[in-house]
Parts: sequence; C-alpha cells; structure tokens
Amino acid sequence: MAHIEALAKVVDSAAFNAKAIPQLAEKEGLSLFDAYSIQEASIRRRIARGEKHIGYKMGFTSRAKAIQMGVDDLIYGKLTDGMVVEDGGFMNVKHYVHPRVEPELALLLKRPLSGRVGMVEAYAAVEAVAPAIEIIDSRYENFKFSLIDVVADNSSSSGFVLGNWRLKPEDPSNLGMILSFDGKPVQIGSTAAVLGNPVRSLVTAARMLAERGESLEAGQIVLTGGATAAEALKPGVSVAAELEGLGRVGFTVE
Ligand code: OOG
Ligand code: MG
Repeated sequence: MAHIEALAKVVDSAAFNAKAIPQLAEKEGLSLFDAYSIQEASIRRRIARGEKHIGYKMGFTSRAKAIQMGVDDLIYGKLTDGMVVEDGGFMNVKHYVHPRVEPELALLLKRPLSGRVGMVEAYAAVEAVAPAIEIIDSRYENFKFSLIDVVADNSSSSGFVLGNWRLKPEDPSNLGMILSFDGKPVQIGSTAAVLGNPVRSLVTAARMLAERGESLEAGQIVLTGGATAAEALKPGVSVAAELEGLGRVGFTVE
C-alpha cells in the first residue's frame, strides 16, 4: 500500500509539474491491478487539492489509437473538473509535458450504470451527447509506455474540451469527425471507429469499473475514446473538432 501511495505521488507530481518521468511498471514489478490502484491513489491526491471527480475516459477503443501507441487492451482513466479546458478558450503548453489531441464523442449520463449492461440499456442511460477534444499527455518520457504504465498514469488523462450538450441522435454509431489545426483537417474519422459504436465504450466502462467495485453515476461524463490517431500540439495552433450533426468544439494553444 505504501508502495502504491509513493508511486501515485510520482505520477501525480509529474503531471502537476509537467516533468517527464521514466516508465515504472517493469522496474517496480507492477501488475495491472496495482496500476489501477495507483491511478485511484493519484486521483485522491487531486481531490485533496480541491478537484472533483466528474467522469471517466475510455482508451484504446479504436484501432487507430491502439496502433499509434502499440497497446491494444481497453483501459480507462478518471476525469476531474481540474482537467476542463473551456470551449473557445486557451491552454498553455507550459502546463503539459508533450500534449496531443484527439476527437471524441462525449456522453452525459442521466442514470447510473453498473456491471453487465446491454447496448440499449446503456444508451437509454445517456442524457445528452457532445463533440469533445481530449488533450492527452503521457507523463512518461517520449510518450512511450506499456499497458500497466499508462494505466498507472491515469491513462494519460490531462485535459478535455466539451462542446454544447445536444439531444442524443437515434443512432450515434457512424457520425463523421474532423479534427483540424488552423482550419485545415489533420485527422478524419467516424464514431464507427470506436468499437463499432461508441455506446459499446460505455458498456465496457460499466463492466470494467464493476471489476474495481465502482459504477457510473448519473451526472457523470464519459469520453468514449479517440476515433483517430492523436496529433501533437504546438503553441499558436487553433484546434477544432467537428462531429456530424453535433456541431464543433475548439480552443487555442498558447
Ligand atoms: C492513452 C490514452 C488513450 C484514447 O482515446 O484512446 C486514449 C494514450 O494514448 O496516451 O485516450
Ligand atoms: Mg482519448
């Protein structure tokens, strides 16, 4: 346990100070279970600083992401209000190690979901949907990690930008997405790339959380996972994501 707390401090301090660290998993002999325990302990540190846990992000739900990072197991991370970047606002790269962005579909829950749930039940629990940009930032040197490392680092959770919440479409399984830098498309994809249907990401979140004795609560946000490979940010770039029928979301990098 002391070991878990000490490693949570290492990843949390790396995020807080925007300073890269070497990978931990192999050197410390960590299991995947330990990694989620470190993730939980690192979130407790954020909460102790006044942040609020407001939802979850799913990772490696698309082939594009799994191939880009060389990890193809599904993972999750926790989102706090301290990670929110305002739509139309600014983010400063100085607060990050080597940030990247990816376009995602965000879901807002109106009902709890726990354990094994079906696709229909899961989507019925969704209050609204929004276009989102996730800002990921691995705390590991060169953005390189194993599955266990990335989970311990809260699955690279760092920031996220939400567009306006919209009434959920009848079928969210094939909505086009465009990520652009300074108005030029840099990634094009579809929500279909996310496990064939981003609702499956929600189903998976409920199941994975149950393994840790947790569940999704009404009012929480779920980022369903990048539909395309992620793109590195540079100062001065204006980033936008557009989701078919759901509008756009964006911010500027300082
Ligand atoms: C890990 C997080 C993956 C996604 O949407 O697939 C993720 C990473 O790529 O650093 O957020
Ligand atoms: Mg993501």
